[in-house]
Amino acid sequence: MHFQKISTLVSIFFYSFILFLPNTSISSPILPRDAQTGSEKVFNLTISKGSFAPDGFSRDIYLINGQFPGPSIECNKGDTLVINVNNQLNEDTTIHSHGIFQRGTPWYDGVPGQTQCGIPSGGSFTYTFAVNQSGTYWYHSHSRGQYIEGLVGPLIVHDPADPYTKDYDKEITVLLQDWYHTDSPTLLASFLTPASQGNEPSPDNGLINGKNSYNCSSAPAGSNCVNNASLSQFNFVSGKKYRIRIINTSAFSAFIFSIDDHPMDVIEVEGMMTQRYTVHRLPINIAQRYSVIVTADKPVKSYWMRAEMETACYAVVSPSLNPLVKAIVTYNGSTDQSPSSTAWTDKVKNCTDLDASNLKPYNPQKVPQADLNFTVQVLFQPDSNNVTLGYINNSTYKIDTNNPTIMKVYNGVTQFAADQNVFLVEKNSVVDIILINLDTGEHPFHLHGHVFWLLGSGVNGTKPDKNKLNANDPIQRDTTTVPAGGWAVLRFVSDNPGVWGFHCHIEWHVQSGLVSQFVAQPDQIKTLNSPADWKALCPST
Ligand SMILES: *[C@@H]1O[C@H](CO)[C@@H](O)[C@H](O)[C@H]1NC(C)=O
Ligand SMILES: *[C@@H]1O[C@H](CO)[C@@H](O)[C@H](O)[C@H]1NC(C)=O
Ligand SMILES: *[C@@H]1O[C@H](CO)[C@@H](O)[C@H](O)[C@H]1NC(C)=O
Ligand SMILES: *[C@@H]1O[C@H](CO)[C@@H](O)[C@H](O)[C@H]1NC(C)=O
Ligand SMILES: *[C@@H]1O[C@H](CO)[C@@H](O)[C@H](O)[C@H]1NC(C)=O
Ligand SMILES: *[C@@H]1O[C@H](CO)[C@@H](O)[C@H](O)[C@H]1NC(C)=O
Ligand SMILES: *[C@@H]1O[C@H](CO)[C@@H](O)[C@H](O)[C@H]1NC(C)=O
Ligand SMILES: *[C@@H]1O[C@H](CO)[C@@H](O)[C@H](O)[C@H]1NC(C)=O
Ligand SMILES: *[C@@H]1O[C@H](CO)[C@@H](O)[C@H](O)[C@H]1NC(C)=O
Ligand SMILES: *[C@@H]1O[C@H](CO)[C@@H](O)[C@H](O)[C@H]1NC(C)=O
Ligand SMILES: *[C@@H]1O[C@H](CO)[C@@H](O)[C@H](O)[C@H]1NC(C)=O
Ligand SMILES: [Cu+2]
Repeated sequence: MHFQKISTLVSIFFYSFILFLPNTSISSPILPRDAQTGSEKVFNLTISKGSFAPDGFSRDIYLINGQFPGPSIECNKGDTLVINVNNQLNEDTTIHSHGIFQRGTPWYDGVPGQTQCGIPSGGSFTYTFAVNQSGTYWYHSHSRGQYIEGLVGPLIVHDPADPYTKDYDKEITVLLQDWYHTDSPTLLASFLTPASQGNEPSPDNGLINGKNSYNCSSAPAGSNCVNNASLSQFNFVSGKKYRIRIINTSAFSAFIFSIDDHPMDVIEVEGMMTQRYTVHRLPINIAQRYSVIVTADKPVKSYWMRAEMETACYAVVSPSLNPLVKAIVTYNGSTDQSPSSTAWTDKVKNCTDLDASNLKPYNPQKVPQADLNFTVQVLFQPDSNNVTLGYINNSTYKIDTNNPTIMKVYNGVTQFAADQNVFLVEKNSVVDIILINLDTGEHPFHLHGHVFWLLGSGVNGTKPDKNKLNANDPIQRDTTTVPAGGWAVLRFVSDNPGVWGFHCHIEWHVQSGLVSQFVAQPDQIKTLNSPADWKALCPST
């Protein structure tokens, strides 16, 4: 929930002195785009905690193979991904591959309480699944607050038959995220008290590919903080074209992404290829992804890449937050030390998605009629202890860590407790979700295991009108923002037996119960042969 703004944002300040360090790389892509498909791609992820200073401020964060952000997991459409997770933490963890369908492998969706028990401290677990889709995805822990503190990385599925393959020379991944200087358990504990009134903790900074600088004079006394930490740098070569995959892995903050002087052509929305649509400033909400094509046809110098945090949608803004997160794009041969470029000035509507009516699918869509619909109300209100919680149809989700929903299905359970917020879809069907947002804040909702057609959405003061929905050429995605006081109608084909989370992706809201789940074709789930090592994660069931 997002109340009135308590403190206004401080003036945007620039660091005039930038250290040039080696190129930022989210570890190296593993494969050429045209590599052979149909093979098995193995990744080892060792998860630990350690001191790290992404923006110069040192703190304990989650590391994957000693890195932050985690390594880029890449494969081709048609491959099988094998992700070996070795948990070196003192707590459970899980890995969710965001946007991947997990068709036939619902137990590998990585959601504690819904699709698995946690991987215990010191334990290992392997997620093995076929990937029959392509596009820009990410992976992250789905366990309590861990992804806020570093347990994230990109997941990219190349498609040798991608219609735009010939339209660019090179790919660049840009991971955007908000960043906190206080650990999540501390922030969560204070968020879930009456005093917070549901106002989410304000980030202290934002990062592009895990980097930014911070003015340490705002850090608490005694902090280990170094000024002028290096920014991410991206190299352009004159005349080349780049496909930039932008992934918003925020816990809370949305961004407006741009590169000074360089227009961007949107070509992909969460795995769906679109017709080219030129933008200068691209709004991207938590968990959303876009690909854009950018041409390096400007004078040889350096330019700012900007990710502006949309503080207009925060309840509280930390006075020391610099909402303008920057990285540097440098043309090969450029001699300037620091960019002097100026920002695009196009107006972008606050706190909403890129207008979907401007995005057209690359391939025509045949959208089927719906068989079923669920109206889902989103609300925040104080509970009996005066703690503001999230409600789906007036029910706060309570995680059942030791007995996840899919395990219950295997054990013959057909009735689920009210606080499980289960929506049952018995048969193969086409389902509409009519999301009604009664809250004063916007919520980026994510459906696991599927993409949905976005048939329409509206702002405060409007209501969904069956006759005005776009079932003609809507885009498909897996995360969409339902505007404050507004609505959204999503349609998906429920033909993937499993337990699929449907929740707001603001991690603070997940923790305050704004979570539901679709149990799709329980009879079919029971016919799928689940692996023994997966069952063994739940000794008490
Ligand atoms: C993953 O770890 C296994 C066992 O330690 C090792 O044999 C294998 O080479 C590793 N694979 C990769 C891709 O790092
Ligand atoms: C992969 O997806 C395509 C549609 O994109 C579908 O026609 C095909 O049957 C799928 N293959 C498998 C093995 O699921
Ligand atoms: C609930 O908490 C808020 C914020 O602390 C306070 O203003 C309000 O009086 C409390 N209401 C009740 C019923 O305790
Ligand atoms: C850092 O913050 C302090 C205190 O607000 C301010 O005086 C100083 O000018 C800032 N430094 C830079 C480089 O912005
Ligand atoms: C960064 O370095 C420059 C040059 O040394 C200095 O003027 C500036 O104050 C530093 N920024 C901060 C935030 O300390
Ligand atoms: C990332 O998502 C957050 C949360 O919705 C949003 O505030 C931010 O603007 C998004 N970033 C971008 C680049 O859109
Ligand atoms: C949008 O953001 C700008 C800059 O933060 C602010 O001035 C404006 O009032 C905001 N508009 C809305 C509708 O929140
Ligand atoms: C960068 O420029 C140098 C000098 O002009 C040239 O030798 C080099 O090949 C260029 N690098 C790339 C990647 O084009
Ligand atoms: C939802 O389903 C009911 C019952 O099948 C139907 O009467 C109603 O028109 C549907 N509503 C929408 C908005 O599709
Ligand atoms: C949620 O509440 C609305 C309004 O009372 C109701 O129409 C709808 O059926 C409920 N949804 C579910 C999935 O129970
Ligand atoms: C939930 O409760 C609110 C009042 O607290 C009410 O306005 C709303 O209709 C209820 N929704 C459902 C689905 O019961
Ligand atoms: Cu939310």
